Amino acid sequence: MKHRLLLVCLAAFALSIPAAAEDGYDLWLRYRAADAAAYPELAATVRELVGGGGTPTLAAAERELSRGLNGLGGADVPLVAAPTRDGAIVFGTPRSSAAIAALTLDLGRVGPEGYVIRSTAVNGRATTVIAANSDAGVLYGAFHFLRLIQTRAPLRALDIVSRPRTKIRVLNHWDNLDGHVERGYAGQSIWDWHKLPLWLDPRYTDYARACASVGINGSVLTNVNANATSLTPAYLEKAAALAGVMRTYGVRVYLTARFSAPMELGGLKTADPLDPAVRTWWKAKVDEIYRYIPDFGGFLVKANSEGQPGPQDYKRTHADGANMLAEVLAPHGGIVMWRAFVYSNETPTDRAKQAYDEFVPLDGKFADNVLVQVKNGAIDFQPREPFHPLFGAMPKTPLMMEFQITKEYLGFATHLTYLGPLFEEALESDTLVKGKGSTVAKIVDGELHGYKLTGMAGVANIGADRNWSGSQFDQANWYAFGRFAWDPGADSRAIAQDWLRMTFSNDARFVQPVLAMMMGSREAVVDYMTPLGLHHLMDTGHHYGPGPWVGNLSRADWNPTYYHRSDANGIGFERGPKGSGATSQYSPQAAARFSDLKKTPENLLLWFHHVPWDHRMSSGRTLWDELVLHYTHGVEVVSQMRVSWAAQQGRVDAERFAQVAAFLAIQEQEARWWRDACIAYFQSISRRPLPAGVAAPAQPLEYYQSLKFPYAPGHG
Ligand code: GCV
Repeated sequence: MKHRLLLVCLAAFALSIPAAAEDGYDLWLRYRAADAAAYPELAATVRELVGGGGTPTLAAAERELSRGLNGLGGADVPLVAAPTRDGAIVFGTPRSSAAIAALTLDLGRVGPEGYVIRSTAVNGRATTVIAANSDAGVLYGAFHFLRLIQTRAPLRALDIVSRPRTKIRVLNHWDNLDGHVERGYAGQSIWDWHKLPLWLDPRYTDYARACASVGINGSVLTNVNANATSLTPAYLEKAAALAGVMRTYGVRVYLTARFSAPMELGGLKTADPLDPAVRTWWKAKVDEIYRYIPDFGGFLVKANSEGQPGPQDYKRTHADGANMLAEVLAPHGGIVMWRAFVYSNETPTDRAKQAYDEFVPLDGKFADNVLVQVKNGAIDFQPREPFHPLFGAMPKTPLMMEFQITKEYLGFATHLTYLGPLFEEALESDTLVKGKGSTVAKIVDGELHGYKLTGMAGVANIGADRNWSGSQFDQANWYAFGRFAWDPGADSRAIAQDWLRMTFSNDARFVQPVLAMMMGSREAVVDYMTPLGLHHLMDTGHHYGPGPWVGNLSRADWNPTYYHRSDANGIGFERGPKGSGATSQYSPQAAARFSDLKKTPENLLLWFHHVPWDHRMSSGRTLWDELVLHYTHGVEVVSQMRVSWAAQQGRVDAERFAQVAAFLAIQEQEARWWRDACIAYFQSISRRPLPAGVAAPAQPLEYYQSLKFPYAPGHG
C-alpha cells in the first residue's frame, strides 16, 4: 500500500515536470522532435549521416547535424562512412569528401564562405549534399539544412546556393571587464573574465554555435568605450581562450583599442599617431596579440567621441589614427573598424551633421584594411531615423553598417519590439546617389561603389541571463541581425517566420497571429515613443522612460528639447535650407525630397521640419491631432498584442508563455506612460484640446516629471 502511494506520488510529480525545460536557453536551435505523420519527408530523406569531421570545424558540423537530426527525427540517425541507402546526408568540402569532389556543384559561385545544398545521387543512392569551399561554409550549410527541417520546408529536389553578401559580420559587445554591459538588459556580461582562461563556460560554445547558425563570423569582445587593460598580457591570454572556442565555429575575435593605450600601458608621453614611438608601441602590441591569437580579427575603435581619446587630441585626423593601426595589423591580415559615431565637444549647430562633416573630407584617405563603421542613422539608434547621410557620400571608403540589437531606445528587454523591419527599412532606403535603386544595402554590400571590404556590425543584446537576451522575443533580434548581415536584401517577415517556427512552434494557429504581432511591434514603439519623426525624447542617461521636458543638461544636444524644439507655433527640428541645412548632406535628389515639407515622408516629418501645430496632414487632420492619435494608437497596438498572445496559451510551453505575457503587461503599462507623459507635456506647449474621444493623460504633467530611475539597467 505504502509503495503504491509512493508510485502515485512519483507519477504525479513526473507529470508536473515538463518534458524539457523551456527557459529560452536553446534559442532557435531547439531541435524538438517533428510530428512524423505531419512531416513524412523527414524520415524519407534523412536516414543516415555520412561522417566527415576531419577538422575541428567539420567535427562541429557533424556534431550539430547529429544533434539536430537526432532531435528533430526523434531517433538516432546512424553515422556511416559512405551512403548505404537512400536518404544519406553527405557534407564537406571537395578536400574532405571524395564524394563531394566527384560531384559538379559549381562551388565557384559561393565564394569562401557560401554553400550549396543539393538533392543528388551518390553511389546510386538518393542523397542530400551540403558542400562548401571552406569548413565554415559547410557549417553554415549544415545550419541551413537543419533550419529547413525546423521550419518543415520541403526536403526533396533541393538546390540551394547561398553566399554572404558581406565579409565582416560581427557582434559588438559593449561589455566591460568588470562584467557590466553598457546598454545591456540581459544581466552581466557572458564573458567571465575573472575565471578565464582556465574556466571555459559551455555557454561560450553555445554562443559560437548560435552565431555560426546565422553566419556571424566575428565578435568584438569589449566595449567601444575601451579599457586599455584588455590589451595587457593577462587579458590577451583570456581573449585567446575565448578565441580558441570560437575559432571552431568560424567566429574570429576582435578587441576595442583605446587610443591612449600607449600612454596608459606603455608609459609614453603621447598617443599622437604620427609619433614614431607611438607607432612602434602599437606595432609591438599588435605583434604580441597575434602571438596569443593567430587569427585575431583586428580592432574596433571609438575615437574623439563622447570623451574617448583619439587622433584629434593631437590635431590629427581620423584617417591618421585609423591608418596607424591598419599599418601594423595589415601584415597579419587584421582590419580596423573605425567608428563614425562622433560629435565634437563644441556646441554644434546640428549634431546630425557632424559625422558627415568630419568624415567626408577624408574619403579615399583610409588604408585598404580600414572600414568606417556608420550607425544606421545620424543621431543614435532611435526608434526611427532617416538613413545616415554618410551612406553614399564616401564612395572611396568602405562603410560598414552598425545596427543596435540591444534596445537602448526601444524599451530595453521588456518591450516586445522585433527589429527586423527597422533593419530592413534602413537597408532599403534609397540614397539616390547613383539614381533610383542606390539603396543603403547596395552600399553596404559593396555593389554600388565596388568596395572590396564589406561588413555589418550589431551591438549585441546578449548577457548572462538564462535566455541570453533578457526576453524570449529579443532573441529574434540577434537572429535577424545575422540573417541581414548575410543578406542585406533579406525580408524581415520571412526571417521572423523562420525564427518563430524554430523557436516556438510550426502550428499555423500560432505562427500567423504571432508573426503579425512581431511585424507590427516596431511601429507601435515608434508611435508610443517618437511618432512622426520625433527623436531623442528619452529621459536623461538611462534612456528608459519619457523625458521630452528635459532641457537643463550642460550640452545643448543632450537635451530632448534640443531635438523636438516645440513652441507655441509648432514642433520639430528644421533641417532644411532655412534651418540647420542637414538635408544638403544627402544626394541632390534625396535632399530635394527631405528639404521640402510637402515631399518629406510623414513618418520623418518632424525630423526634418519645424511644423505648425495646425498644419494639415495627408489624413486631413491637424498635426496636433495626428500626433495625439499616433501616441494613442501605439498603446492600442500593444493592448492588442497582449490579447493575441493570451490566445496562444496552450500552444507554447507554460514557462515561456508566462514570461512573454508578463513582459507584455509591463510594455502596455509603459506604453501608456510614454503616451500620457508626452501628450501631457506637448499639450502644455501646443495649448490645444485633445481630439474628440481621446482619453486625457492619467496624471498631471508634474507626476511624470517627478519619476526617477537611478538604477535602470545598462546605464553607461
Ligand atoms: C558605447 C550612445 C549610448 C552610449 C554608447 C554610444 C556609442 O550614446 O548611449 O552608451 O557608448 O552611443 O555608440 O558609442
